[in-house]
Amino acid sequence: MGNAMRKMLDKVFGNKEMRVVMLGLDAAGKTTILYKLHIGEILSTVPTIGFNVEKVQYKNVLFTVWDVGGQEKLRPLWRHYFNNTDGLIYVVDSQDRERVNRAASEFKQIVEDPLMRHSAILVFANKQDLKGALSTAEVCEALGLSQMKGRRWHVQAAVAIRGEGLYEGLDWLSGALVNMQRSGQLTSVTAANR
Ligand code: G3D
Ligand code: MG
Repeated sequence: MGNAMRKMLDKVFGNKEMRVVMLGLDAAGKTTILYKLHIGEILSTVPTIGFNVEKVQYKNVLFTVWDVGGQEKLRPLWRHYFNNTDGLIYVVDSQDRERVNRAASEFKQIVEDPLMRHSAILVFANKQDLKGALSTAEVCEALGLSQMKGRRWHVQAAVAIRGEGLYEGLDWLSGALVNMQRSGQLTSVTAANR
């Protein structure tokens, strides 16, 4: 799995400099995903009070991960990491029906941030192995993705603990970024190369 994933990442991300931010409520499955990718050592830091950030650098791709939905006053600090984000990965615990609205309102605020306006959006509808999990269509509906204008987004069913769906999701993300660059849409990759 580790080798296969690395080969895939090499193929899909190539040599491009890329910044990917992975967010979601606590317990959505973000850290599990990072581990399952087997792409390197996860560095965990607390740059400011109560705000834990995990980072993995794999070749030219930097993944930055943290929990959203905490204290309101921490929110402005996130924006430091939003800058130059090419890909946003938003992880949803599909079985957590009680908090899906919370996940959706956090999501909305993140994607509407001006610093995120160029990023492609991959949503992992995680924990599909659990009984009563929302389907990808239901997650899509809950997050209001269809109403979003001018954005590239995709909802991928996933079972992070088994690594299922991770390849497919990242494959979509890298393809979306390549297409955006080819069609002249600005991502931070193209912006940096100008
Ligand atoms: P977070 O980093 O987003 O906060 P974690 O979430 O990766 O720490 O995952 C939270 C819990 O959900 C973990 O369980 C983890 O094993 C579990 N989990 C993650 N992905 C899946 C999945 O696809 N299916 C199931 N059934 N569980 C999943 P623990 O018990 O270790 O807290
Ligand atoms: Mg975590």
